Amino acid sequence: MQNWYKDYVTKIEAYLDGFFCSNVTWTELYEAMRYSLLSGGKRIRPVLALEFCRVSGGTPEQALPFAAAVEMIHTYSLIHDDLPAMDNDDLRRGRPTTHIKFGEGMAILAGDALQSAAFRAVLATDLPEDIRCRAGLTLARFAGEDGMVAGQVLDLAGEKRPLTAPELGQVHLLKTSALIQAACVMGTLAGGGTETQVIAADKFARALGVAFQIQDDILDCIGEQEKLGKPIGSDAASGKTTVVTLHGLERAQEMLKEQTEIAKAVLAETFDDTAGLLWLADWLLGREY
Ligand code: GRG
Repeated sequence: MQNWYKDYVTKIEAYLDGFFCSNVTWTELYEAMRYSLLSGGKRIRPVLALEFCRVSGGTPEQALPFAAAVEMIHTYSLIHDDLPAMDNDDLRRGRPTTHIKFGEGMAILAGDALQSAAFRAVLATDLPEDIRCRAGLTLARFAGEDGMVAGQVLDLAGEKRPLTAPELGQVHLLKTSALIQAACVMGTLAGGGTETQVIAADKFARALGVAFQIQDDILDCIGEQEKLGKPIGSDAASGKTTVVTLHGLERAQEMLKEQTEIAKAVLAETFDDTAGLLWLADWLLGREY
């Protein structure tokens, strides 16, 4: 991992830590929120937000509230996704999932509170009002009923019947690309990027998100549990349609490379100084966790 990425992660984690300082009234809720929010993870989405802010002309720090907001939404989605009513997973990032540690009720509430806090983070920054407003709308659109949540609805449908290739493509765009799009677009907005740059950030993230999900499907098939921090083979066990079940491992690996190249090509046309983002796209292609 490159040093700039590690520096960004340090900044993001310090910001998240400071956002939820100890609360004497709702101690257990705070503990549950902090347990999941500050338990590691790659922090890809907030890192992308900071780097898109930088390549759009801002300082990475300018995008911290937006980056943190996206990570809060991501964390809430993981907490809820792990619940018995959804994927029913006991392990995430090598630790017991939030509902195992705090109980189902508290896990649901921690997710709910993280979602509200995300919009507080966006609205309470000192960036200009039009940027805050547009960033909030961007986050709502990509996270909500026409974005990530819709992806989860289609994903649940896929537990009852096989999905077609177009349906699976739709799941990837909604469940995975959408939040990555939010991160890249919001980072660009924080940096004062042009409309052309906002559109390019969105296009890059769409393809990168698809690549990211294809690698996720591949890792569920051939990854190592110790590195992933969660059980492997869960897709096959639940009979879920994935890129690997639909197209085979070899084709899935080709598709991963194709989507990564599409993402990288978008950058060259619109941004300067994209070495970090290009490295990141390649790093994700080979990730093992
Ligand atoms: C429950 C509303 C709701 C939505 C759930 C995001 C999601 C939708 C479910 C999580 C499970 C999953 C496989 C989602 C696809 C996106 C993805 C690969 C998430 C894992 O993201 P990473 O690898 O996680 O960035 P870390 O642990 O690094 O933060």
